[in-house]
Amino acid sequence: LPCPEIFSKELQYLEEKPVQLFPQRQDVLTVTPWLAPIIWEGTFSPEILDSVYMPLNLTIGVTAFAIGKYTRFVGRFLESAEMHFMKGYRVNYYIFTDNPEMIPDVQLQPGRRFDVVHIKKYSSWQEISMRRMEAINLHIAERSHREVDYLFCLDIDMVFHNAWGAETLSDIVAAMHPGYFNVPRSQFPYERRSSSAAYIPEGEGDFYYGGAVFGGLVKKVYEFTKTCHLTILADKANGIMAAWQEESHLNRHFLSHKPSKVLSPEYIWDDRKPKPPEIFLIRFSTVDKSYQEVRN
Ligand code: UD2
Repeated sequence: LPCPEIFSKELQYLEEKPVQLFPQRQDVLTVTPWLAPIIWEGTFSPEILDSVYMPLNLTIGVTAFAIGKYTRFVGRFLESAEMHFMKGYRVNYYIFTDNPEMIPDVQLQPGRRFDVVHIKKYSSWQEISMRRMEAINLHIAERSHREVDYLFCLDIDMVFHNAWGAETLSDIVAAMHPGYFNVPRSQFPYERRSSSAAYIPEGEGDFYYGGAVFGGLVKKVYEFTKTCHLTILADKANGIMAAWQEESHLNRHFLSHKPSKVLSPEYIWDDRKPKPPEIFLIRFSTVDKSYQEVRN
C-alpha cells in the first residue's frame, strides 16, 4: 500500500490537474503511429484553437467541382458551408464548373466570397473525377496561391451538418474513409495491380483515406495534387485506370508522404450508413444521389 502521505499528495495533484490534461477519448485512435493527430469530437477545444488561429488572419480556400448535373448540389453545399465551415474566418470558395450559368447566387457572410472557375467537361465520370487533381494544381499555380493560406478540396455532393473549424488546419490533411475506418487492412480497396502507379502491396498501408476530402497549406496541396496528377498520367500512358481513380493515387501518395493530420470520418460521413457509437457528431456527409441519373 502507498504511504498515506504520498497517496494524499497524488490525490491533491489529480484534483489540481487541469481537465484538458486527461485524455477525453479512449474508444478511438487519436494519434497515428507517426504522431499525427486524428481529429475526433471531444479531443480538442475550439476556443483554444480559435485563440491560436484567429489572430493569424488566415484565408481558407475551398475547391469543389460541379460538372454536368452536379451543379444541382452547389446551393446546399454553399448554404450549409456558410453555417458550419470555418465560422469567423475569411473563406474563398472556388467552384469549378463547365456551366457557370447554372451556379446559384448564394448569399455569403462578410469576409467570404466565391469564384466560379470555368473548365471543360471530360466525357466520363472517371475522367471528371481524376482531372480534379490537374485543375486544382493549375489553379493554385495561377491564382489561389496568392489568395489563400490553407486549401481544402471537397466533393460537392455533400452537406455540412456541424462545425468544421481550425482543428482541421495542418500542413497536409487526409480523412479516413467512412466505409473502412473500422475494418482490417486486408479489406482496404487499394489498387492491387503492380502495373499501376497507385499500387499498394498486401500488408502495407496505414488507413484507407477518402478522395472526397483533403487539404492543407496551399503550397503542400500544390505539391500533393502535382504528384497525384503525374501518377494518374503515368497510368494513362500505360493504358490502366486505378480501382478508385484519383482516390487510389491519393492513398498511394499518403503512404509515402504521411499526412500531418488525419480527420476522423466525422468529416467525410456517408448518410446511407447507420451512425456507429464512435461517431458523436457528423460534420460533413454525402448526399444520397442516384449515380445512374447524375453521371449520365
Ligand atoms: C468516391 C469519392 C470521390 C472520388 C470518387 C472516385 C468519397 C466520399 N468520394 O465518390 O472523392 O474519389 O469516388 O471514383 O470518398 N463530379 C462532377 N460531375 C460528374 C462527376 C463527378 O462534378 O459528372 C465531381 C463532383 O464534385 C463530385 C466528385 O467529382 O462530388 C466525385 O464524384 P462522385 O461523387 O460521383 O464520386 P463517388 O461518390 O463515387
